[in-house]
Amino acid sequence: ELNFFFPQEQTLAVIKPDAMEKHKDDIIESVKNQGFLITQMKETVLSREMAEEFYKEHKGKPFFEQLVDYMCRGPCMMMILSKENAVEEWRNMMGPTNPKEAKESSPGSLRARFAKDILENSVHGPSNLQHALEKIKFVFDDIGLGPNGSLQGNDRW
Ligand code: RTP
Ligand code: MG
Repeated sequence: ELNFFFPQEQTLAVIKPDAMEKHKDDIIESVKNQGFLITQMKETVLSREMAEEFYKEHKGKPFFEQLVDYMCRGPCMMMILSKENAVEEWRNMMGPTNPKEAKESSPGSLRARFAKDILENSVHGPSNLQHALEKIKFVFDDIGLGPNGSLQGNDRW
């Protein structure tokens, strides 16, 4: 039972197009230094439709169209992170949405270090475990996820 080897929580981490240009390596290094295991990683250019679906919770908000334009304008790095309490820890590591706030409240966070503004803020992380599992499934749809999000039998494992 593969679950035995991967007992830890999983979340999706995305390096957004703005940060791919200059900060990809620094972000990946920080993620590893924080003790996350990167169990899958792929570079993807989202289509418009995928970006809309990815952020469907924000449909109708004033920034939605800009957000979709931004997310599909270049490659993103998609990563599955594994660690105890991964969802919350990754959110903490990212810092607040707005880098102005991040610089004040959590200067070591990725958004304090790398985000340009409240829209182009370098990284994404799902805010709860259910969203994390949905988004992993959406982005890595060729990997089967078990009921508790454990990775199931797959040739690559
Ligand atoms: P994310 O989902 O990307 O991890 O970011 P988040 O939870 O911190 O923030 P959320 O409210 O979910 O917003 C999703 C993304 O939309 C863009 N945004 N722009 N211009 C604005 O006021 C605004 N507000 C949000 C950001 O790219 C944000 O990360
Ligand atoms: Mg969010």
